Amino acid sequence: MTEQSTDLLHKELSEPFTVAREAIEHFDTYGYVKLKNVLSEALLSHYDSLITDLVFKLNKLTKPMEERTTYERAFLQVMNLWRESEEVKEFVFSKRLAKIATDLLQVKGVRLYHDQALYKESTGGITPWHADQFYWPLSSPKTATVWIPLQKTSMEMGPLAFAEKSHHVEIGRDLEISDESEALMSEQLKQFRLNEGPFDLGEVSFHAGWLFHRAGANTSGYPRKVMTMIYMDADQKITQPKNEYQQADWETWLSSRPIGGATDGELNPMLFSY
Ligand SMILES: O=C(O)CCC(=O)C(=O)O
Repeated sequence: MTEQSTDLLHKELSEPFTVAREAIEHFDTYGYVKLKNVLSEALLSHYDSLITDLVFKLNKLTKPMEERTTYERAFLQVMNLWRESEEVKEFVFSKRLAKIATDLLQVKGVRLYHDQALYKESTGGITPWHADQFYWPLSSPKTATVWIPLQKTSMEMGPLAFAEKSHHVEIGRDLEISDESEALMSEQLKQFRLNEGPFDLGEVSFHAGWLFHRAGANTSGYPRKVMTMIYMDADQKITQPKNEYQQADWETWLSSRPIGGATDGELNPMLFSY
């Protein structure tokens, strides 16, 4: 890659994306939004190879599919890649993406909670219904995850699916990702409309921390490669962990910073602010 083309990618990562009023309203009302043409093919292809190399270098889940739990069959999960590579850090710290999160959450700025690559292998299973904020010891629902497929994602690959408006109701908020969450929430979520469409190349989604989402199994024969970043309102406070997962998250992603205090440790950089 020439210096000139690297410069172009850096420019794209920082260039503002105009978030339409309808997109903000959609996120507010339905708890997610899908946006097309956010990232170019050239940019996705460049970071795909860097992220994929890191996933295979750092992945520790090597047991055969038939010996795995439902969670383990869902994807290879590698977190905080920004700490492993200066180049991947440029992607994770993208101002273009962090500004979209800031606009959708209607806040003054956002910090990074953590990033994670989620690779659904070519024979990977379903991602059960769940809401992410069950795992996070954070004071407000002002959180959003950007889900970035690194390839065009057909229905056979298991694109992310959303139960529209499910972030407005307090059901299933004590469920970890499991067969139980899939069974219980498949029943409960019948009252909500689902958005389960494919993703074009360059299309990304943002979903709120309390929105229920899932993904189908990958039956395509190809890996479904996805990079995600979790953003939080820069004014979030840390709350007392309510379960063992929140305790682990507090220690791992929030550096065990004081309960009741700001999420401003060195692992949680400010990625965009007005
Ligand atoms: O990629 C998946 O299958 C699930 C993604 C997810 O649950 C998330 O990004 O919050």
